[in-house]
Amino acid sequence: MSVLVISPGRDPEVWAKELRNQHPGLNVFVYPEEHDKEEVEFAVSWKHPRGIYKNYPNLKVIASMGAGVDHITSDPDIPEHIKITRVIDQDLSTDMSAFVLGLILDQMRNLSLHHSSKKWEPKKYKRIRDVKVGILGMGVLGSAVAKTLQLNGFEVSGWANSAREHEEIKIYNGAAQMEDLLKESSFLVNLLPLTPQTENILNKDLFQKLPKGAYVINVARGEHLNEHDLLEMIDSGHLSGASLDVFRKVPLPEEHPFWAHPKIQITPHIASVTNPGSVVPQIIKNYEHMTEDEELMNVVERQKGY
Ligand code: NDP
Ligand code: OXD
Repeated sequence: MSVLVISPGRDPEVWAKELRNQHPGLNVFVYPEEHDKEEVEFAVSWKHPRGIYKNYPNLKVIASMGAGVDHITSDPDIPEHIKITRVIDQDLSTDMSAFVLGLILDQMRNLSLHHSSKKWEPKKYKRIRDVKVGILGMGVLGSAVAKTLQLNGFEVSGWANSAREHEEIKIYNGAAQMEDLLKESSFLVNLLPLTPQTENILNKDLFQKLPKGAYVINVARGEHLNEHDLLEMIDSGHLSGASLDVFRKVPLPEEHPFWAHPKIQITPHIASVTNPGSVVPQIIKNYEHMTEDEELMNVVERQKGY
């Protein structure tokens, strides 16, 4: 019985080393090295080559290296009986919360703007009481961000699939209530998973429902965003700008108009980066649960796609 680490572009050797250190005796293959496919029952995965898993007849579990699983669920060749798990990790939540808080403060206080202008030109800034933050996606990360913002004095609301009561943070749900969230959000943070229902959700129709001057932060997936609509809404003056950490095509091509746009801030998918040392224990636990036929943790609902 073996574990396969398959993560082109996400340093598979670091993961393999952590797995071996934390579970001595575990047989770990690192893709694309030569290995016996029949041996593999458990895969630790990030952006695997499409269709590859159908060649593993005894595969039972695919563990995402990150919180998101769209890189797995979007592959139509993964048999239904295979369980998909994801990562839930305090470091991921804390890092995401710090990142979003930092971006909002930077915008409110014009920090990057002053720095890049190299001019002594004091600008009017926003106070915390002037700002309302709307968060699309109130799961593990959205809720963590919301709590951090609330602790720092921000008024925060969220949007999720399911209705919830007695939350400290107002949560809207479903298409019918989205407009209520949007109309009061001077900052909009996207932390939805990528599914057929959420793809292209950040589009002109949505942006128009935000108040004039709203600022958009996309830290979820590039495919959530209609790039053309974003540019149009910033250039028309309806949106004041955007911070984007995720893109349809990565690395973002040099000639992409986002790079040169003065009102778009770009980061290379670093909002919250999985720390292998911190998440390998939960992956090993799931491997052991699999071998002992016990329930797995952090299982993705294949039907829902997250
Ligand atoms: P969760 O699965 O915990 O939460 C997803 C949230 O989205 C839930 O609140 C869910 O609602 C809501 N949701 C899903 N579909 C819909 C829909 N159609 N309409 C309304 N609400 C919906 O995910 P995480 O918080 O762990 O992660 C969110 C995403 O963040 C990941 O999928 C990934 O893409 C991205 N990410 C980005 C990183 C980065 O560095 N940029 C790092 C890590 C993750 P409900 O609660 O009702 O089910
Ligand atoms: C993740 C990510 O999903 O890095 O964890 O985006």
